[in-house]
Amino acid sequence: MTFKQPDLPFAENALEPHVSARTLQFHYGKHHAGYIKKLNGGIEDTKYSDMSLEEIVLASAKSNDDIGIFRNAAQAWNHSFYWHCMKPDGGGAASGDIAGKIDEAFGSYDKFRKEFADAAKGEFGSGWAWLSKDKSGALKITSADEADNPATDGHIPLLTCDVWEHAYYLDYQNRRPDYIDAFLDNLVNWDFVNTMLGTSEFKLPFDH
Ligand code: MN3
Repeated sequence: MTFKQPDLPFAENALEPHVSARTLQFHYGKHHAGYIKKLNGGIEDTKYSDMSLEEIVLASAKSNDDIGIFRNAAQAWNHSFYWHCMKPDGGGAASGDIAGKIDEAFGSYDKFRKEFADAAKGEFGSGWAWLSKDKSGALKITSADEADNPATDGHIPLLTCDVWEHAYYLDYQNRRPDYIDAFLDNLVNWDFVNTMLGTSEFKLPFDH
């Protein structure tokens, strides 16, 4: 199987001024495209060549020998997921079913917002902040280094924020907290988070 990069779910300039077209030209056009290209090269003629992207992420996650495949597969997945976690005029308090789940798990949207922002701001180096649901359906906020994805711990990812420098450096330079605030207050696509909340398997809900 050869993986093809899914289209962005919005125009390249649609998230301005919070994430610029120039950032997306590099982040989507070079970084994300590069992970998929390297993944396709890496899995050729291996046991991974007939697997879905999710199967590759899970099967390579615990294998030291296949760390390169895991990194490219997880980064391919994480970015395809991340684009859908954002939309123009998004962000702010949660809506739909996830709103009640957030109140139940964290006490209020404001408490959730602070915990998620702290996880994203506090991630040392390159990584991701995640909201996911565990096997019992309980919501969890975690941060993860490099390419890691909570699905490797059996969770279903619901929302992610990319905090690798390439996600924000052109727009915010070293001001990662400003990018995270813009993500939470202006970009989060709660409709997509609700779609993920309704799923019971680790799988992107679109062609990928
Ligand atoms: Mn990235």
